[in-house]
Amino acid sequence: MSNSNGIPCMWMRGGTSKGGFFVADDLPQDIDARGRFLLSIMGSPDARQIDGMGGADPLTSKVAVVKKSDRDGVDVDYLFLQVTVDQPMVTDTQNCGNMLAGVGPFAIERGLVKAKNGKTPVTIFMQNTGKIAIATVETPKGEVSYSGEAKIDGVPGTASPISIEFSDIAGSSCGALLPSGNVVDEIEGVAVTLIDNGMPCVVLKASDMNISGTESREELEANEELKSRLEVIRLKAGPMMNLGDVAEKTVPKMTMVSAPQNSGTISTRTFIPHRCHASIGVLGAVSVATACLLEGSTAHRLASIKEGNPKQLQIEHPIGQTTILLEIDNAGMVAKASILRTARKLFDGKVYR
Ligand code: NQM
Repeated sequence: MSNSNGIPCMWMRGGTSKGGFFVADDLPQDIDARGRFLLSIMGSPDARQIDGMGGADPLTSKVAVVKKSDRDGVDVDYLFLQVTVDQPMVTDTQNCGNMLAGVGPFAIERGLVKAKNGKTPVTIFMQNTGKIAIATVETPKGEVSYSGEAKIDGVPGTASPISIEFSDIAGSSCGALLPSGNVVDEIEGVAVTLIDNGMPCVVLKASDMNISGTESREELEANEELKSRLEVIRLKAGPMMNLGDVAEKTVPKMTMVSAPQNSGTISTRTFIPHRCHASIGVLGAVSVATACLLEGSTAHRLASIKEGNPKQLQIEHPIGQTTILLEIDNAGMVAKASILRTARKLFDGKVYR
């Protein structure tokens, strides 16, 4: 691999995130060398990422590494890498359900999956958590279609729908849906629900953190006292969630919940973990939605939950809502989660170190 010739790369928006998509074989195989390469192309560590492709925001400093899978019944393996904006850190300790939306179209475009005429289901093994997702991509005449009528909050305009279904994602990073064994724990005098239904999250009441839970992202990012209290709680939550020392990890996410403001299920503000999310992550939203259903959780009494199965939960966030469908089994457990996303191919070419 010659760096001077650049590396094939597609830049895509996946849901409400954006980043570089690579075929695994095109990247350096040594993990340290791969990390150095990705830091360099993103322009990290630099708060403005001025010398790279990153957008100076954790939501636009992301990488998807995709390869054909040799697992039975699986089309492709997807490894998500978060490139920290202002530190020399590339981590695989979290998954990303937004970048996941680009994996199906990318795999088809790169010939890793053969498109059908109409819709193409792509079965994806998520290497970060060892779990499976099935993304259904619109492929009229056997080609990926990006334009369409689907709308997701946080993205202007409309695009082709990509539905993503997850089964069996409880405990994906923490080993159990409720890794501490409790629906509620107390950390630093604050009631918390420690939950992992696809993404490790600490769910706590906004009112316990002295905020209303309806503030803007900017307002919350300027609240130094809130940020340092959240970090103290997060560092204590890490070992309780079987994540060990999380000082250098991007999990768990910190979601502060309050009563819904716009006829949704619950209102959220999420730190991921040091910047406030512009909206909410996909799997973060699945975990918070699941917490809403658990009697006794920090979210349950604030949540407005409608009858029906699958349950439709509208997770309100700073710029709209994310709708999560949860299918409940006979034992009352969440058996399946699904979500609608869209993706866009922005650029295809080579990226240079
Ligand atoms: O929770 C951001 C995002 C995410 C993660 C983050 C995600 C998810 O919005 O599935 O997608 O929480 O770091 O892309």
